[in-house]
Amino acid sequence: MFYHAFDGYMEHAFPHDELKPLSCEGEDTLGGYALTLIDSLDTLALLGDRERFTDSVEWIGKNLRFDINKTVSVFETTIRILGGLLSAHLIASDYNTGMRVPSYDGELLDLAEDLARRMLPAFDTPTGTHATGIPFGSVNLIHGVDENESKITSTAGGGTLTLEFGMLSRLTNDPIFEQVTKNAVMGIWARRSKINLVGAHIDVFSGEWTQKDAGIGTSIDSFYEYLLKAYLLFGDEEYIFIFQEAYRAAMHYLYNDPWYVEVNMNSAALVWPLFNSLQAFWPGLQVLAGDIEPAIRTHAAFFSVWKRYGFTPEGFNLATLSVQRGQKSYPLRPELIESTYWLYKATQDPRYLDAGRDMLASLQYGARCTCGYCHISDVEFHIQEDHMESFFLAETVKYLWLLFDLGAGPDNLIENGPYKYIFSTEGHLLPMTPQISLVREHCLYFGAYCRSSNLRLETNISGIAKKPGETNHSKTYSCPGPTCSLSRFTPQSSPAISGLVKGYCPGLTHGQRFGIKYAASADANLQDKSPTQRPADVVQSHSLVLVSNHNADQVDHVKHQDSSVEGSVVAQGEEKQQGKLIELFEGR
Ligand code: DMJ
Repeated sequence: MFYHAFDGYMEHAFPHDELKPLSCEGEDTLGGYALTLIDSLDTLALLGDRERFTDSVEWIGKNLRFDINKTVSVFETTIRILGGLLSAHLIASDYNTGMRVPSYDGELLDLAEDLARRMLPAFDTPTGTHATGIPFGSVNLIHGVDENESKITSTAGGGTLTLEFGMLSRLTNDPIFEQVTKNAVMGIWARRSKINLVGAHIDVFSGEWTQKDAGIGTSIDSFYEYLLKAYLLFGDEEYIFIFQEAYRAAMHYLYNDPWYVEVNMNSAALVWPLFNSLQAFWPGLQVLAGDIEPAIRTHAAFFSVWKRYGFTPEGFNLATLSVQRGQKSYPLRPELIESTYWLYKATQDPRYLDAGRDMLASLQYGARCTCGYCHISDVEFHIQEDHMESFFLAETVKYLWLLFDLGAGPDNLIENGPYKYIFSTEGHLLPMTPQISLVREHCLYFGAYCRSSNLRLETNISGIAKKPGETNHSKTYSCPGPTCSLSRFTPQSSPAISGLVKGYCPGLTHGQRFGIKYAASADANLQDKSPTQRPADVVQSHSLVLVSNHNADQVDHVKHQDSSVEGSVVAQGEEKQQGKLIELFEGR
């Protein structure tokens, strides 16, 4: 499947963005820069296709440029292009992956950084928790935000950027990317309703919700996904705290076992009794969150829709149990297959291999066409349409392959490679290397190691079209010596941090390293109380970490203490403490 579609694209469409698989031509749908090739890179690596992976990485390094006068979607460009470049960079530059490209010298990372800087002007809005806000939906890669650009964006569009931008910060040592995307998430979350739901569309200037339907599918889906995954990848506990609240509210107000509905974000009144195909990622997310029982039931319900039509329509009406008018298409989406993979991985129940085989058969018999795979414009009549989205190769085929490869015995980069991987919402492989998962901690310690010494990072978020010094929005982050200090990552952006540890400390959880834990499961009674009746953040305990020797690489002593002594520091035992007691206890 992969090679029929990939070779079809390379032969008939490359370097255009996407393949028209019936007419065997190319089309530019995002920026005109070989989108499908970039989106396919890590699938090539996963399949072990060294030759095509190497050729592709080399071609992109030599030929791709982003100084083009195109206005592009910030969300799509981030998840497809930025994510594709970053995952391929991390594979091509690392011997441990078995796919290192000998000639590779960081070209993809440079391109990713250039692209991300060109998108920074989109964040120049007043709706964040700090100086930047929820981004515009689109940005011009040369001129910044167009004068007439819409101020309305979707929740998913503004809140699904943290993984790719956060990775970039950790790879470049420039915190700006991580900060602007976190500000955007915080800006959205700050405008949640009293019952912890978010709407679908928001005005990035006024912060008003312009579409107040809350759900887990269209326009919102990956907002939830990135809350959990940003925590898993970066260990930033603010994200898990928000995820827990958001997830609890979704299960309380949107879950109608086994389906999910859309409700008004304020009143929880039912708006749409509709299954939409983007919702099908949710059981997979629930596996990651450890909530498998409801995931199994929901997956079975969603799969029954697939079985009925041979594909999932974009919308299926739960009241009439029929395809929603105007939502009859299946554009080769991956979500149900993605959840099938996760549930098989969690349960090893062969029913998920059967489901995968059914879906594969539908694609082979219903969607395979002359030069690739075709969108289905009507799932009832299986009418093929002349378009193939790049995510077919980035996600749909990748998750199918992972499912069956796991069934055959786990022997691939994901299942037994050198790192644990988080999948981006576009299915890109984001490895949990120490540099990515822990570098932020390093930069928080006194005496922390920073890759570039004597860093002085001057980042200008809207300076793409301006000369240095001309912008109103330049930001300076300084790191005055050969070491980084707290100033690089402002404490305000990480209120959960209360204790800091020097070194990698692989034996400690993030909770122990950061010295705080949030209640993992809600008191059931809390759900029925109004937000004002609920306690603020429920702190179970604090950890206190003492580092005895400023220069030592090990943690000498770890003590836990009850939250009743919050705000105080107790150095217990070990008179041998010679060096510094690192005491950074903000208290909450
Ligand atoms: C992909 O681009 C991503 O999975 C995104 O999160 C949702 N839409 C498509 C796949 O359906």
